[in-house]
Amino acid sequence: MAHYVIGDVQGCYSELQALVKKIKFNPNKDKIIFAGDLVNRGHQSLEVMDFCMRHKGSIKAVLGNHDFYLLYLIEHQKKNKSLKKVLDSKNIQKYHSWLKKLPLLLEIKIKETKETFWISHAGIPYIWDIRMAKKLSKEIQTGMKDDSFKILENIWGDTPKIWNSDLKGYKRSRTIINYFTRMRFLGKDGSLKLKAKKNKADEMHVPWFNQTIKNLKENQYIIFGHWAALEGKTKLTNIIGVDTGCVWGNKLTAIRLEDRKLFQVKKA
Ligand SMILES: [Mn+2]
Repeated sequence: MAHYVIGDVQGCYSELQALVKKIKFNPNKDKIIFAGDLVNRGHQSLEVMDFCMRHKGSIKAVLGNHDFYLLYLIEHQKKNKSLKKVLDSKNIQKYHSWLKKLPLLLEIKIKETKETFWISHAGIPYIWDIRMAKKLSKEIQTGMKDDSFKILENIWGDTPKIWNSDLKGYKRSRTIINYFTRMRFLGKDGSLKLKAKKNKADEMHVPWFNQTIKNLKENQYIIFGHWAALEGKTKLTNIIGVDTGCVWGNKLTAIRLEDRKLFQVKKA
């Protein structure tokens, strides 16, 4: 049995198929954990969703910003060209109820190596310790169960820019979701710098993981997607990026947690 975390698929089903073959995925034994952004932009989002439905029992996933977007389109009955086939599918209810229940953060413990891996789409900001991050992921998951329509309606926007435990209501849910699914650079005070797209850090903003790394012990790891321009490179051993930009013509990546071996396929 092995655990594989796969980076942003974004509707690249042919590449997912090739990768699953490469890792010799055995749904009776192995587990796949998707790091979010299963759909959108790529042309085969429907096939990716069907893959998840087919192997539900052996698949876990965290929500990415594009998955939230799909949930928004479904619940608010909006249209989108890239997601049309998914939205028009007769299985839409199945996709919806599966996606809606996904967490923002997953914890996987590997017995053999006594290592712990946390997986979230964008990462975990240093201002939250792991306990806090787990609590906030749970808070959104519970919120989505009872109040998804309103949470999704209020999800869009870059503010509040900084986390504060006193935040309430939909500002609070939006901020938590922004940290977990859209974060790249943070200010020194832990504020989100969502507009900063360039890959170079400066005095005002640094990649989130440069600060978070100080919170991790030797046998603790964070795996994240979302930041395709990094091509997975954080220069850190314990924080590993798995979005290698397949949808942008680059690669789709899986990491096997038991030995942290990487498996990659090129965009077809
Ligand atoms: Mn993303």
